[in-house]
Amino acid sequence: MANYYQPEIETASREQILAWQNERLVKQVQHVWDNVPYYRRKMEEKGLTPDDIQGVDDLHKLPFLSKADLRDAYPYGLKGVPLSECVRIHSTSGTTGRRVVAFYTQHDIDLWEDCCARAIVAAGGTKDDVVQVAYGYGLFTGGSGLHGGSHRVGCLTLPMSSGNTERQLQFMTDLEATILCCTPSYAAYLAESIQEAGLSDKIKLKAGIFGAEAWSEEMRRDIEKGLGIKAYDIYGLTETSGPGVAYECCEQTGMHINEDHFIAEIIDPETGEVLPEGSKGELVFTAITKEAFPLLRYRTRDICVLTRKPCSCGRTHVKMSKPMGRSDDMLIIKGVNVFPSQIETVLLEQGYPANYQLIVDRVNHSDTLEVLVEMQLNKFSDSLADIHNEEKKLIAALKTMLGIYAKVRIVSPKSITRSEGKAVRIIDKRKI
Ligand code: DLL
Repeated sequence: MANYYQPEIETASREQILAWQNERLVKQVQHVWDNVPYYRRKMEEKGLTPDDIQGVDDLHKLPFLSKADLRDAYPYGLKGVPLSECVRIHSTSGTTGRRVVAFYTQHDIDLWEDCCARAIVAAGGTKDDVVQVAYGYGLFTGGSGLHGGSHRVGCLTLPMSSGNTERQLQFMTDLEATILCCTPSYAAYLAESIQEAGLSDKIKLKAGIFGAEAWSEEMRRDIEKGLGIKAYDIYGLTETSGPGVAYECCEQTGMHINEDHFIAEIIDPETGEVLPEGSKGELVFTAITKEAFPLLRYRTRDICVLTRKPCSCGRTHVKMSKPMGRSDDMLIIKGVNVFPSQIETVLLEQGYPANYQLIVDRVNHSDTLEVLVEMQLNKFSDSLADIHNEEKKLIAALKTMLGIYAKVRIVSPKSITRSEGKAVRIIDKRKI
């Protein structure tokens, strides 16, 4: 058994996990009160002092933090230790407003890398593995996080970063990589490139650890088939360190949240009310061991469900479902809520690739949705009538899934830009 499977933690009883959480939460609230004036003010506004928080049962009393707070407090306002204690920053890839900058002490980095190591072990990784890290390195957390986790497990780590697909394939084949870490959209692109280059029989991959963006079960099946691997999901966000907050085990039915470091809640995104287990809502995290960026009740905007059903892998930590999209990714088209992941499901079910683009516009005061998808070679036809028929089939399937009409345009193969990191699928012209 690899050294980063930590059964005493990962299979601890519910009582034990709660005991850790109670103790660490109380300590963390005091730390924040003493060192983060921005949050102390928020507590004071609610008439709270650290004494009001005696354990997890009191968590609901604490104020939320949101991305808007992070932007308000930019850059140093939520930092919990002096700069001299910080050893690194990472930052979000956000395209609007101010970037979010997260700080790390060495201890924070150590714990984060432990979490990523757990994810690698859960995907079957041992020190005999060759891990190709094709997430971006730099301000993005994906590369550094999985890199650190891979080191901890003792794997041979290939710090590829994203992009340069030809070089990725060369190292993957020459060094016989066994575990691939990248975004699911880049994994799909790599699978496509491997097939085109006729390299399938030179690939030694057994597993992939894919996250940082929403991906459907259908996309998982496509990637697993294309690369001949088992594909595991991994979740996290810059604000909570990065990848490794939650990760999948062999059961592949949701991701175990590292509850010794994070307390997860599901809330109603409209009212902020805490919802019971099994409800779908917005995921909120309280980091109970982080020093430099100790966020309490941080609203992720990711919509998912938590479950404590026993898992066949033996791990006891609560599981989160795949995020069903971010509340801010959700499109409202003609008053109907549409998640890109629903469209992806339909396209893949109909035998199309996960490479698609959504163009949303407003014409004569009415919203329009157009879905661009690439022609598949096995469906290729010179007859315009055949293509129209295919488009009609997709329109009908999308109508059933979404309840609204979406125009479909089948475009030439390879005409939609491939993604090497997080895919950009939505062009919302209403916002331009
Ligand atoms: O994406 C951290 C990460 C890197 C996670 C590598 C997994 C692997 P951010 O750039 O701050 O951090 O983006 C965080 O990405 O709130 C989700 O909306 C989305 N996200 C992350 N993982 C998943 C996933 C990294 N497995 C935001 N499924 C989060 C769906 C995901 N969405």
